[in-house]
Amino acid sequence: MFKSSYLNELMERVIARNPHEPEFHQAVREVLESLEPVVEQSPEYVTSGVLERLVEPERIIKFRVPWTTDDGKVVVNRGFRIQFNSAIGPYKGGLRFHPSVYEGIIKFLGFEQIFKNSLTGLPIGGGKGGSDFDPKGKSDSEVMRFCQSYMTELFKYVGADVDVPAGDIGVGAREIGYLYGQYKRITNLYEGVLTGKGLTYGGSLGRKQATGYGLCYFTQAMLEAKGSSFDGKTVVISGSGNVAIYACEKATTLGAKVIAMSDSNGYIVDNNGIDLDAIKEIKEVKRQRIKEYITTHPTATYTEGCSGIWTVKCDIALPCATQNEINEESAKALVKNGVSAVSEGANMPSTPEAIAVFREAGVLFGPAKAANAGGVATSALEMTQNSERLSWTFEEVDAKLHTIMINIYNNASSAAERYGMPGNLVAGANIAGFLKVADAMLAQGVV
Ligand code: NDP
Ligand code: 2IT
Repeated sequence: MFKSSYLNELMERVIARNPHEPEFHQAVREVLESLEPVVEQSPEYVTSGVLERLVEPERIIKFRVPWTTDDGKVVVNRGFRIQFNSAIGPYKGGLRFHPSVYEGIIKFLGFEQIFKNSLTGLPIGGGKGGSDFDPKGKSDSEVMRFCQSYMTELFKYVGADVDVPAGDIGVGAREIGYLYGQYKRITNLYEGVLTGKGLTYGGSLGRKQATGYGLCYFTQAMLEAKGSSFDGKTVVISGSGNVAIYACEKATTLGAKVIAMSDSNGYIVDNNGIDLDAIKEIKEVKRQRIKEYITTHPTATYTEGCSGIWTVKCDIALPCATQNEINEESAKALVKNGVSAVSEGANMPSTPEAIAVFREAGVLFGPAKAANAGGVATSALEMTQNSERLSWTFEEVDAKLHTIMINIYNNASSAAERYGMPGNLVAGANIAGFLKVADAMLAQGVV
């Protein structure tokens, strides 16, 4: 329940208009809660309908994706692209290929992306897409045929100045390559329509590392503000995909010891510190399961099931797998074991109940929109390099990413203070992200 009857009615309308989409409701509710003091002080956001317009996507594209398996069977998946908000730039956001994808997941991710992209300080609007296709266990040719079919429909709606997709769960360098090849073939355009591209055809150095590195830069800024750092800390990271791997790499460089990682089947604990080369070989090269790790690291342990990872004692937890992976019970286990900071690499990995547990326990909490914005920020840097037809060095990109993450921390932190909620980075990130988009919407009239 909100104090404001206007916000209560708006939330009810969102639920009624988007039934059976709990993840989207969760994402909207959290943002509206943060905005309560803002709309109190600035009623023009209500009278101009900015909030009503923000919670309704500008465009939803939904399409059939037929493709053929290696043994000749026809399979039909569903494709989505939600172009949520273009007030401050072309739609920008990843594509997720995972069997759990449906319209509500893409809507929640697209909605979050609006505020995240605004926080980067770069001119990018919010969008997201994907499919219920599962790349796991498929051959490269099957993945290629799927991607070609997906792009054969999507190309009508995207473009370097229109909408620029990228990776997310299940979409990495391989998928981006196939999608790009098909876009170029159909349109005859060599343009930056996707980010996360390979380095030989317009990709940016540092994009692969950006979300994980950025997460650590953000977390470092949050720790430093409390006189702490990664140095000497133990870290638990869920997931073992793109975000998790490069969060592990940077946390280790900053002096921490990462002792646990996971995939959707289970988790490994290695008290000697995770051997990241072994993880990269298993996940990036061989596309195997994380339990393979213990065959070459006999002192490490493997446990089936994902949620148990949050019972591993650590100083810092970095959830980098998926939404709602930390519930109230997991949050309590982390707090009981003395966690001092939780910072979100995944999108919305903590349930509202979990966030409340962290807040009550005084745990430093870095919300996803702010903490994982380094990936999309570096995608925007890739777009800039594509536009100017130049490539920057890794060091240039990494330095810009570092500065962006520190700015995001400072902006979220000062917005929280300005609205009377010092230290509440959830509220601060939502407010700071909102204000820029809302002011652009006000200036552009009712569109
Ligand atoms: P990847 O596909 O590279 O890796 C995903 C990892 O999370 C895998 O280890 C996967 O395990 C695990 N995982 C996925 N779904 C589930 C699930 N339902 N339950 C348990 N584990 C699961 O994806 P990314 O690393 O790119 O994305 C991870 C998270 O980070 C997502 O929330 C994404 O939205 C977010 N993110 C990604 C960005 C990027 O630049 N890539 C930017 C900002 C946020 P398994 O292999 O077993 O499926
Ligand atoms: O959630 C995200 O920010 C991403 N998956 C990255 C999006 C992008 O356009 O790089």
